[in-house]
Amino acid sequence: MQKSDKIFVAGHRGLVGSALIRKLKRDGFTSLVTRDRSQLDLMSEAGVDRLFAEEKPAIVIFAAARVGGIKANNDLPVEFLLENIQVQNNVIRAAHQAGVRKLLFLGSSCTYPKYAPQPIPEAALLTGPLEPTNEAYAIAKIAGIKLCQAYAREYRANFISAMPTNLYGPNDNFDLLSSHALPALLRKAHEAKKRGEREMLVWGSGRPRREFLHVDDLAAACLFLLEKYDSAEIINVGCGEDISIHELAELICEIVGFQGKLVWDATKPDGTPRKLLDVSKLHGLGWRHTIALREGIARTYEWFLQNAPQESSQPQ
Ligand code: GFB
Repeated sequence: MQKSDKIFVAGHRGLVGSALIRKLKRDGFTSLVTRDRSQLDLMSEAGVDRLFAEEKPAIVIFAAARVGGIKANNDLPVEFLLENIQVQNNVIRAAHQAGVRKLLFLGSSCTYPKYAPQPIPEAALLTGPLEPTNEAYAIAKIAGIKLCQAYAREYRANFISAMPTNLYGPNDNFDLLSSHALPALLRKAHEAKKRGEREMLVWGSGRPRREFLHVDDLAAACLFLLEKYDSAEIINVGCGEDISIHELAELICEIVGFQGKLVWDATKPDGTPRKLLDVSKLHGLGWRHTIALREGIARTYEWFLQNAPQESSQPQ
């Protein structure tokens, strides 16, 4: 890639897109194309076509998605399925039509079967039933991967797909009902400490295990793959280590300084029992993460304190 290459980051305001912009700027890329939601609705096929005709980007990074934690995924399957498929179809099709040189599609570790072998190899895709709480999102992401692979096979397009594990970092969603576990627990611990509470409510049993990658590491991996990876075969992006939700909650409480007791809400779903990616393919290419979980959470907590949303009055 040349530093002057025109790069369109779809979804640049989100957790992943904003990390990509930070990284691209830091690395000296000078021609970044972005559009706010007010300027372009990616659901509009004509609007997306217009953007590609006007800007003619050389590279596209697809980080635009309707995302959410276990509850949002479970409650809104129509929105997760429809919006994600429509937006990714618009962008991937228009990218091909406009002659984009390379496209990176971001999938998700939830595309793998609920009971995939652990750590999960790329070959596990489509080998078994999905986790019901995020089936809609996973099906949409699988459709995106398959569309990129179809463009690669039929038109020799250099459209690649990376499968990130659970992500966290600055610009995450800290809304207690729709967020993922890590930002929700950070906020809950912070608010419980501030209010001098003795207990903090955590969803589920605490037994599920998840792998967490700081989004700045993901952004670095994306640039690495854009430079070095030209295969339509999917590639996992993770840190190679997982932790139980119980351990995560304890670690977050320690970092935030909340010393109360954890109380488990068994009415909330656990989701997939374990989600740890096999990252040997990525390691084999020479990329490794650099931000340890404790350090990443501490940095995210700092960001949260600077940018804290209003105190929560929502049910937990
Ligand atoms: O991060 P999370 O919402 O999503 O939940 P998934 C992970 C685990 O943390 C579940 C528990 O077992 C939750 O029950 N948990 C504990 C909490 N306390 C909380 C809390 O306060 N909030 C939340 N949200 N969880 C998502 C998928 O699955 O992972 C998406 O639904 C996407 O599609 C994303 O793939 C990466 O890891 O279970």
